[in-house]
Amino acid sequence: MAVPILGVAVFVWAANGWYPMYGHWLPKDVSAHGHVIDGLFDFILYLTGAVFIATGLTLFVFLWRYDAARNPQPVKYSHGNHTLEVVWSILPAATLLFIAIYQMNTWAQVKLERPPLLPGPDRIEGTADDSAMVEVTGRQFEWRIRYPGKDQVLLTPDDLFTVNELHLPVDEEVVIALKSEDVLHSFFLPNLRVKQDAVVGMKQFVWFKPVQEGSFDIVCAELCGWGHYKMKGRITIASRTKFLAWLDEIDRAQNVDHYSVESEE
Ligand SMILES: [Cu+2]
Repeated sequence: MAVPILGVAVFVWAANGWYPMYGHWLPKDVSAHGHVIDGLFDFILYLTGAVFIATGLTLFVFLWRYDAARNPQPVKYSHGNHTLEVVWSILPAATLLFIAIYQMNTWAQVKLERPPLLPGPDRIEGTADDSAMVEVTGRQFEWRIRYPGKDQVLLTPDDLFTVNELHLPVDEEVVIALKSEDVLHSFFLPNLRVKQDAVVGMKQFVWFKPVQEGSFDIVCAELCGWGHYKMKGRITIASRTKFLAWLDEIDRAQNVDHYSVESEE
């Protein structure tokens, strides 16, 4: 009995962020949609938590009530109870069905409506080559990131490249095109409540809106090989001005060759 009580206590302690367990619950949410996911998470947690506590208490009551010292007469075996069987089959089934229906709203709010893509190299909106504002490719063991260059069009020769360093403007809808070069990876932004598998041969879109500036983790959430643990990056969310200044810096760094350095001197 002590173990479940301790378990529940620790979880209530951490969930409320009481001293000294501050920061051991969900990471800080800096996305516009995060509270919807956290709400669903909390709802399911409290529901299953209540069931866990109720079944734990019931078990304890039965152990205590029917222990050998209190019940000297021999045990009688029964062939079961039809009504009981029906009740404890229907109750969990109904609960699961309820969760399945209840979560559809969250899914619809977060995953169904993708913000528009940018026109691709053909410069025409709505064609198959349309792309996201940035492309992220997982590979053993890093995240390769590709931005459109000066022409504002992705997948053209002036594109900019970084590794494990994603910068995005704050308060804007962001669409990321996600790919994998080798095996299954999972693009995980804990602070933005985004997690999406990167699958070889597929291009998937991930979208969200960061609402707070700062620097946060990019993690791979799929065991993808011996160097899985190394597959971490940083996402920096800043004002559009700062974001553009950073892109400019990448552009300059990438397009310097020794000829242009010589001519500058
Ligand atoms: Cu990985």
